[in-house]
Amino acid sequence: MSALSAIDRRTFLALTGTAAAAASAAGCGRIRKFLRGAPSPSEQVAHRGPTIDVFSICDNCVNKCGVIARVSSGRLVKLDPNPHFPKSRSMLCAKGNAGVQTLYDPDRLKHPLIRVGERGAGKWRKASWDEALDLTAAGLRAVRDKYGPQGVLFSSSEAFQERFFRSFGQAFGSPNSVRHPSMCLSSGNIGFFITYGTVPEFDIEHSRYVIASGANRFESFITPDTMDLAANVRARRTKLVYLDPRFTATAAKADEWLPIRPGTDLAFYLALIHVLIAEQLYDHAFVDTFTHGFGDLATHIETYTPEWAEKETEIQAGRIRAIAREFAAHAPRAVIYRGRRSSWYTNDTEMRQAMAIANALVGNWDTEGGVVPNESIGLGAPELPEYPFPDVPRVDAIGEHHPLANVDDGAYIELRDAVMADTPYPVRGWMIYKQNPMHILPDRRRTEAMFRKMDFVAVIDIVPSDSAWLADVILPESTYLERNDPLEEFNAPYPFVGLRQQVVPPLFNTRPNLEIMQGLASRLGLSAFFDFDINRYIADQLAPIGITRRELAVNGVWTNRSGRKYGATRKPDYRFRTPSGKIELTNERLRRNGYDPLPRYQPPAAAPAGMLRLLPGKQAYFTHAANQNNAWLHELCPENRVWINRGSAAARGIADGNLVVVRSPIGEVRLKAWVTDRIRPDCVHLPHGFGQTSPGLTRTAGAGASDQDLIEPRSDRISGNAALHETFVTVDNA
Ligand SMILES: Nc1nc2c(c(=O)[nH]1)N[C@H]1C(S)=C(S)[C@@H](COP(=O)(O)OP(=O)(O)OC[C@H]3O[C@@H](n4cnc5c(=O)[nH]c(N)nc54)[C@H](O)[C@@H]3O)O[C@H]1N2
Ligand SMILES: Nc1nc2c(c(=O)[nH]1)N[C@H]1C(S)=C(S)[C@@H](COP(=O)(O)OP(=O)(O)OC[C@H]3O[C@@H](n4cnc5c(=O)[nH]c(N)nc54)[C@H](O)[C@@H]3O)O[C@H]1N2
Ligand code: SF4
Ligand SMILES: [Mo]
Repeated sequence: MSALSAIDRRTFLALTGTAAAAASAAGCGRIRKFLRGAPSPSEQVAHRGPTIDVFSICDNCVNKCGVIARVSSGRLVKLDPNPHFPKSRSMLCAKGNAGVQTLYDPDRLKHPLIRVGERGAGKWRKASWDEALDLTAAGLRAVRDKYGPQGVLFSSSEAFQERFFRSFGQAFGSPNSVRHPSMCLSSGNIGFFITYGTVPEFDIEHSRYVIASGANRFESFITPDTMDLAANVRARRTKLVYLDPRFTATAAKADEWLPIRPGTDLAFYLALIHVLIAEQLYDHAFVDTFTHGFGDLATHIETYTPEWAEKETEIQAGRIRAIAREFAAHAPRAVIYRGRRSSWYTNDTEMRQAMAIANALVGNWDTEGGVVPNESIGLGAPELPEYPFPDVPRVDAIGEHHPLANVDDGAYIELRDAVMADTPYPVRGWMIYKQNPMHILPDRRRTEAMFRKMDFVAVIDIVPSDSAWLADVILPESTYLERNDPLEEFNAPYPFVGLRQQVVPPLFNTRPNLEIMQGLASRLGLSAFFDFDINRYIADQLAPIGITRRELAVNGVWTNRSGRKYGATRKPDYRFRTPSGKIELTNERLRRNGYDPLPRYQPPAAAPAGMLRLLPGKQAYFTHAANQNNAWLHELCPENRVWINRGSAAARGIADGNLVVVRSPIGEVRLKAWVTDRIRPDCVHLPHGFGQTSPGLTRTAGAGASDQDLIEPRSDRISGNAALHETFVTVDNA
């Protein structure tokens, strides 16, 4: 593919004849029965008489959208969006609707399980909670006695009850926690934080010009951005410029799709900055008053011309110039949208820093339609004793290797290496909450080896995931529809408080995480850290804002606001939380920590002959590897296929639907090919989350293939975030 110009979407669709292909069905196995007249999910459940409506919050992905649960005779019959919920309003995606099947899934974990055979052999016995908690407490105690509290690793992903898991780990005294950000968004957070002293939001609702790199908002949902962008693009209020080597659903809706050469977005943004400065398109008054280091940036950027960037990105220099001019012309109602998952390449923090700098130059900070600071309402919390301070360093030495990273989140890939090498000390216990390490991390064999190295593993989940399958004890949590959770404070589009409340009582012998933690704490002498129940916790949260839970339950939302507020930080004497007190175009935090203060381009690794770059990504119907087994979602898309460009496929004799073998330096998988023009010829795309193996997941076990069998474990230099796009593969007929 030589210097590709921007391709207008209609021209592209006409050229390739794919206009009829439903964007969201891309790469799925068979055409969906659902579209061929099978009853829709809402028709499958009978509404018997009037329903009781319970306002609550979806938990099928990170977004936590508002729902109204319709309950009839004690049975959940339907989930609808809660229009009062500012973050999601009248939107509930396919996964959110399919939450009914999360509750009624026969594959759910129904009671505690204790392993009886070899680890991973799948021989379990049903246990009482007392037995399971006794065994878990004994397992943790044994590791602590032998290796110290640092011998236990606490790993978890975001959830309203994750706080109780984390405080249990802290009370236990281990410095070793690891969370999903280092497999997800930490480099993006750092790139913006070091520039602004805060991790901002994007006012997509009021933006009239949006540039997005691989932020696949119309398949990988982030509310309210997905809805605001969709509404604005549909109404032709906003121009969307989308960069992605792949023609995603977002590319299909964009005004301009730029099929950028993978790994070169930094060159695009450096050239964009070059044009803003060379053509004097930046906001001079804003730069003078609010930023630091413009002079060094201007010198640094001189050689990064659009002509130079064209060779790297394969986007024509003229297009880069035009986009820079349009971006500046629409400012301040124009944003370079950072996206969420920034676990891409080994230079990701610098790439996101360049995005942050380009935004700052056009003065879109803290204005309508621009990049806006986060705000909070400030909920209360019960007073707790102080946690013991661990007197040993973390096993991943994150403070030394990645001084700008968030210590508690850890650096997962490097942490796994340290655990495997027993350096600087052994870690032999592993507590896992709402996380699926077998699918979160590249190189499943190595993750499985880490499980097998452990003396003791406990997993808290709602289904028998591939990770739960490797545990010694599985502690089943009640699903989000069966629990009362702590209140959550949201900050987009403006600060509000949301309530997740029980919709139906637990169907099986499961417990909310707080009670699981309390059960363990009482066995390990740590009860002082959990001296409350959920009702008391919520009451303490509500105390500072002076409303009652009953008032909050009326529509599940509380806020004292009706819209975003702008400009509080646009005061000349405002000090940003950066070393200079200004927005840093030349970065002093980076300099102080021994890094280059300005983003410097390094080209991506060249593909070895005959190899293609592997790009992972998400599908609209699924969250990570969490719900491919959901009955309704499984029916929509029963397996994944590897996307390969028509020309690349022809060169290898691969026809659409052929079984192919995809090989990388660390492994190989077999699955069907989807031959398409919707991806560049130099890369392939494997939708994430399939290739699950747990026999307990009866629908999805064995379907499709996992990208984690192929991706080489690499990390971003500055943040320690995973670099999931640095692997090359071969594809051949099987
Ligand atoms: N190759 C590749 N790797 C990736 C990604 C990729 O695209 N490709 N994406 C990355 C990203 S962006 C992220 S955020 C991570 C996500 O990776 P994870 O954090 O592991 O994924 P989640 O979907 O949040 O949740 C995982 C587990 O939570 C369980 N669960 C769901 N609800 C509940 C509940 O109420 N209680 C409990 N206890 N458990 C529950 C699910 O059954 C599932 O086993 O993966 C990262 N890894
Ligand atoms: N339906 C659904 N929605 C979700 C999730 C989910 O699992 N399912 N997960 C949630 C979570 S935790 C997250 S972090 C977000 C993630 O949402 P996104 O940040 O949008 O992440 P991905 O879906 O992984 O998509 C990454 C995109 O980057 C493209 N890409 C790859 N390499 C390059 C490159 O070099 N340059 C450019 N410009 N593009 C590239 C890929 O083709 C892919 O389309 O989604 C959230 N929303
Ligand atoms: S985006 Fe979908 S799955 Fe995620 S919280 Fe919202 S409704 Fe639930
Ligand atoms: Mo994520």
